[in-house]
Amino acid sequence: MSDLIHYRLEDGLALIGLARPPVNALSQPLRAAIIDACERAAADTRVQAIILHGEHGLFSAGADISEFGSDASFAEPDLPSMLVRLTEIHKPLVAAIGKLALGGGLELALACGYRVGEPSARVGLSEINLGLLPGAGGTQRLPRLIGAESALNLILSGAQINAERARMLGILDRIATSADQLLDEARAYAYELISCSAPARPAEAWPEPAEGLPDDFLTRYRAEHEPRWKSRLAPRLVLSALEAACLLPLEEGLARELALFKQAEASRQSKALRHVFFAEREAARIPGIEADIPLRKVDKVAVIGAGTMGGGIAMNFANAGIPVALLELKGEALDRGLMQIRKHYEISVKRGKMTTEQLEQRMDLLFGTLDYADLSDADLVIEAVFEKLEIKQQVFRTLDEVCKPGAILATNTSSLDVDVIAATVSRPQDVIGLHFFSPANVMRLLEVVRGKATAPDVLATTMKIAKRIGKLPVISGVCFGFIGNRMLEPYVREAHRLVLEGAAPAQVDGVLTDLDLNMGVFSMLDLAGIDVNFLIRDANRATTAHDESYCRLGEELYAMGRYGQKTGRGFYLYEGRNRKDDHEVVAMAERLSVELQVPRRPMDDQEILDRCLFVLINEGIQLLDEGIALRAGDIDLVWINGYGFPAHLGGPMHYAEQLGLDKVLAGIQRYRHALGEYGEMWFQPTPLLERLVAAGRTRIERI
Ligand code: 3H9
Repeated sequence: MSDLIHYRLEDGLALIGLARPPVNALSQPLRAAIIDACERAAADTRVQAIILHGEHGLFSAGADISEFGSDASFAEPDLPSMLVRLTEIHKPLVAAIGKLALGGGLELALACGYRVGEPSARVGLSEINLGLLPGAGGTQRLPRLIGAESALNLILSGAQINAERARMLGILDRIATSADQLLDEARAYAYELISCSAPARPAEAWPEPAEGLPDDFLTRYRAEHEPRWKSRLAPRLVLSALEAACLLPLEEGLARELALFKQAEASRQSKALRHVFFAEREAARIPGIEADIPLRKVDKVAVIGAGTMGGGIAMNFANAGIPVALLELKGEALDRGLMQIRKHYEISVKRGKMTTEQLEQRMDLLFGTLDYADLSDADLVIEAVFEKLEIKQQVFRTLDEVCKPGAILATNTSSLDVDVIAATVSRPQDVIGLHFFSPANVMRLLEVVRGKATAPDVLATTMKIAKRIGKLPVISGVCFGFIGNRMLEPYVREAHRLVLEGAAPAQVDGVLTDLDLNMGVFSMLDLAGIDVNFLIRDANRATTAHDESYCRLGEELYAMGRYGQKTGRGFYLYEGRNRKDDHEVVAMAERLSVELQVPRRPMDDQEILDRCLFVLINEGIQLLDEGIALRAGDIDLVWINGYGFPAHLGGPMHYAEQLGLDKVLAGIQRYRHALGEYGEMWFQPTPLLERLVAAGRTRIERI
């Protein structure tokens, strides 16, 4: 028997333990081993019931994602037919779910007649996050178990639910008293089933999954939810599969589900989302640093600055149960900061996301102080003060005096040079950049900026703690803007220039949102604040030798006090949350075009899209070449999680690979020639792109 399975025969029971660490992904060899073991148990007259469990606790995280898009994904025994076969075994099968049953893992459990989970188990059909739908019976068996509406909500959310919720919905029959007891209680359950001659599968709870729902339920559901799906394919396929579950007998429904699954698997969107899945795992690996490097201990954190950013950062640690000292210079500012944090938590309580008790527990972890001496025992200190070099340097000098040896000293700068800040302390090896995105308690992305002197264990410890507080850490080298904002610069420039050439801000934004970006450039600037953009640009002016006339429009709006949403006027007019086009802005653009001698013409949507994206892609490839970004996938993660680039396009680097690198290069060269002096200056293909195309490469990597 395969070493992927542990098979034990115990007093009328066959225990089949799945043993493919770390997550029992259902690869072809594991599928073969499971079906062999189940057939053996089915044929053995001594076996009266079968228990399937994770040999090392965790049940299964589903189909092996690395098989998708290759022959292996449906190599025999394929998961759907294997699960049909399990349902035909004439003995009760009990799934003992430890830790997780996701996707195909839950489908495996659904093919068993009975399910028991440990108290902290989580289950879900997470395929939608990969641009897929459950393809091994999930869309057919789950509605028959818990009803069409609950099944649809679970499948479309891709969420993991806890054991208690799963029991209430009817997914779990029982919850074991503890994880340690899971297997014993699964055995006891199996003996009960044997003693009462229970059928191999109980009768379906919802033989008519749509029973009780209005006839037009699915049509109405689609109309209500479709706008949020934008151009995503998978939710639409889920709905078709659910329709089949409601209308067709099981066998036909399963066939329909399989066809829909294969359509999703072959789609570009799923390919992109699978790329994102693996890019997220890859981002945690630091080339040149062993995975088992000893880490520094981080039990106490301090945040300097109780403003919006500092407060948000502190909340992340309190949420993870880590005590945080929050330092301010004045009592009033400190009180205001702490009050703001409490308000955020109160909103969560009102929304039912947290109890009052949890709120108080978190507030208890936050300790306000006006005295730097209180930071002497902090293991990690994060500075989140005003974005001005001299101020930050002063803070670091003080930290150098008060912090204990080995404390990690982090700056939350978004644009300053981490190496210059590090140079102000006697221990630059302990300094690192942590660029949180706003709102810091919500946004998942964290750019971890590795300075020239940053010690390997400081970097590794920081990556680990970032995961502990639920962030997606991506490593960046030091440069102006790091990965995200450095790429934002040419993208914003191009949008401004297009407006000077004749596009309206709403046309540029419309083209970008049609691509499913969360927001267009001008809406984004209005939200972030035209003043903020101006001040950063202004502070950096001395270091950029470029002609910046392209952003004159933004500068004039700044001078007029039109800072965006917060002043009700920016590139657009705002009435509450409603945005309106402003013909005054168009008139300003027309005047500036004449002044700057930029010829105006009607702009074609395709040109807008090409130009905004080509400069973005070009800059990303340049960052990779410079070693600022370690991998193309890291760049994709930054833009998806920090700048609203649609995950189902895989990020700007993956998108470029899908377009074809040769086409991207040809496009950049085309605009270089078509746009005169401006094109000569700004549409210069980055050498790495040229090298990749010359070498016939289709993937973006350093060569
Ligand atoms: C499906 O089931 C389709 C079916 O309906 C139909 C089929 C016909 N496959 O994330 P981690 C690896 S679609 C392959 O770092 P965590 C992962 O790459 C599938 N590999 O740990 C990593 O490898 P490495 C539906 C997988 O504790 C290692 O395991 N299932 C898979 O933070 C540890 O992972 C899902 O969508 C997989 N399915 O999180 C679940 N899962 O060490 C996807 C994990 O080499 N998985 N790996 O980098 C997850 O959500 C998280 O990985 C999980 C663990 C929560 C399980």
